[in-house]
Amino acid sequence: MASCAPLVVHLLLLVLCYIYCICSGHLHPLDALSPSEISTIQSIIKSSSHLSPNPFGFHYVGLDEPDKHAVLTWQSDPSFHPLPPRRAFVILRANGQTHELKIDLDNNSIASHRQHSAKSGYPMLNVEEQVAVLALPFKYAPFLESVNKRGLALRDVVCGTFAIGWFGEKQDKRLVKMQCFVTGETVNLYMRPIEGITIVADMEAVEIVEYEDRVVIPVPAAAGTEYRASRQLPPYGPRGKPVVVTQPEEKGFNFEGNVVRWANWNFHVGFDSRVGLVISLAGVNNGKDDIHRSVLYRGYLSELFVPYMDPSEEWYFKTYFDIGEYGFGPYSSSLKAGIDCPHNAEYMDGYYANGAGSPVLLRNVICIFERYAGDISWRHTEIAIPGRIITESREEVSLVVRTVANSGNYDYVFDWEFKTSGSIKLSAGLTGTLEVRATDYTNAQQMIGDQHGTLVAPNTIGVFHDHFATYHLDLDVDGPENSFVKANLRTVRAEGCTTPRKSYWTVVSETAKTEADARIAHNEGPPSELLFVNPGVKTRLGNAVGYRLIRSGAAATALMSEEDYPQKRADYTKKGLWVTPYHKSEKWPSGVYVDMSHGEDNLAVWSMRNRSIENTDIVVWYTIGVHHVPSQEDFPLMPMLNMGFELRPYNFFRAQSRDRDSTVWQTLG
Ligand SMILES: *[C@@H]1O[C@H](CO)[C@@H](O)[C@H](O)[C@H]1NC(C)=O
Ligand SMILES: *[C@@H]1O[C@H](CO)[C@@H](O)[C@H](O)[C@H]1NC(C)=O
Ligand SMILES: [Cu+2]
Repeated sequence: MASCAPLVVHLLLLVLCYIYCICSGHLHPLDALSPSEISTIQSIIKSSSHLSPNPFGFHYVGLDEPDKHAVLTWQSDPSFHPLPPRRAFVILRANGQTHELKIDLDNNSIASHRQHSAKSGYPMLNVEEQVAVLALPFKYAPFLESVNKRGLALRDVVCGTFAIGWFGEKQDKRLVKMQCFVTGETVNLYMRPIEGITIVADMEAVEIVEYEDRVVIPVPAAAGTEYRASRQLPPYGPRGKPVVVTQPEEKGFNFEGNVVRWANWNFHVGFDSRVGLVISLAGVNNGKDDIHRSVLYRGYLSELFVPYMDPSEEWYFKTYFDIGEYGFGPYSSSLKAGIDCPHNAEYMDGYYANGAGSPVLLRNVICIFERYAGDISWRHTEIAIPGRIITESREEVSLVVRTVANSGNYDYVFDWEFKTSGSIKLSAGLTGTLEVRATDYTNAQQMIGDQHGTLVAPNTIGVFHDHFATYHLDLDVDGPENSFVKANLRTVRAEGCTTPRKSYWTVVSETAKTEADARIAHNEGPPSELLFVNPGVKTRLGNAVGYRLIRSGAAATALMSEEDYPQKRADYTKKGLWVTPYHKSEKWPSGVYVDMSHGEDNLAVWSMRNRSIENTDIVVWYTIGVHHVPSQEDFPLMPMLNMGFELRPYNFFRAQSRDRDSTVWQTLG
């Protein structure tokens, strides 16, 4: 009988776990907070006697990531191990202070509560408080006079809030700037800025605290700015015939809760109000024996820094941290079937807590689809065998997870593309409209000495700026203990008389010991391979299993001087790659509180601790970036500009062959 006991216990736990999972409404420890969990959090906080948040005082409500070890233990046998404790992390503004709370969702209680005490920084602006502040100019006499003076109709004026940044001043108020635009004859309001005015509002007092109308500059004309198809006349420009991709059989992927399984891949899809899409526990199965091998514990775009290069009075502060200051969750766009994603896509919804703490549904903000774009995954032609020509090739079919975040004038398209070869390709596409400055110039020849942009239309300057997208990639290649290896390619002189060659190149590998060894600038030093290996897992051939990060052309690094304030706040953008040891609280490279921050809490500061990163759980921070010098083609809308990189297996798959009927890599054993 004794031998049966574990089985009985196992079954009992299975039943208990099943009941528990059903009752608590979630099945996976990394599932995003459900709308009912968000409502529960709202009522726990509202009924707490010692907290009275501002009317729109909820600035972040998200999953407090469970202990990683507990998640991995659970994953090793979900029917046997209990789910880790379910908690939420909440950031509130109350009584002029920022509060951090941990909410225990297993027994609906406040597990911890503390005030944020660091010197600088405020939480993300929420939608509702921005809307409240945006009503102010329309009741503010000096602004009405400014509108009048420019001969504009007030009903055509719309305003936006812009994070104010930090430029060395002492400031104890939470402020934003506002800029206004003219719509009416066109919806392309970003092409029609009202220039010359500075409006500063206090977010807590909800009042305008500073106003200046410095100079009147004509608002650029509406003509030629409209982009809606309904307002355009044929012909619509060059266009081929319609193209449709069909899947004659069923889809090749399926969902188990929020876990997606496709070909040799499986991963969890989550959604967070700060970063939007989160991919977790991505791993591949070894074909025949179906063993799960981990690749990525958690990955997401963690910050998007967009500094503009016009130092003038009304423009100098435009140095946005789109994720840390605004958050991507609320601005995730509903995707249009057949246009934003192909007809064979499946969609997922997202939820976030609004400023009042209530759950808000975002429909179809993530799409997942199999992509066949007519590409080849591998091929070979053999002509050396006399009398025969052998050609083999396979089509490239991959799985894409896509989300689109709208950040004012820009729309960003983020793709995670999983390939059967084991590669993950990450890409960020930039489109939407430029942020333009109105000007008196109507011809580029008049712009002598004005060095801040390109004249893209009459009276319209597309201002120079950068886009730096920083990914947080907690790689777990065959387990959490990994090392970062920089394999440098070195030229060696060929010695002696055994070869007529004078030189060749070889690989000299360095394993990074501490964080100081893993701050790598794009295009610095000799060519190198960036490898993430598991020193404890070797292939049969004796190579450590690994993944390599393949850099792409989008390798811009910040050009602002180091003592410039926005650069201090984003000093991590001076390097393309950082590796840190896993630390639960190090989630966002620009810090937890980015709005008006001084840069005391960011990736570069953490890295200065110079912690050990060898053969331990490490996190890779990789920044792709472009310097954007606008051109006339970016007006009135900007054609998509793509940047990206690839995580590609490196001695990860052991002995292998190509399966005849698929492109899946198979393990022979
Ligand atoms: C809730 O559960 C946690 C453990 O998960 C425990 O530490 C805490 O004391 C409990 N709180 C209440 C109010 O029961
Ligand atoms: C980082 O730590 C290593 C090992 O302790 C040491 O050799 C190195 O000088 C340190 N680097 C910096 C920049 O502190
Ligand atoms: Cu741009």
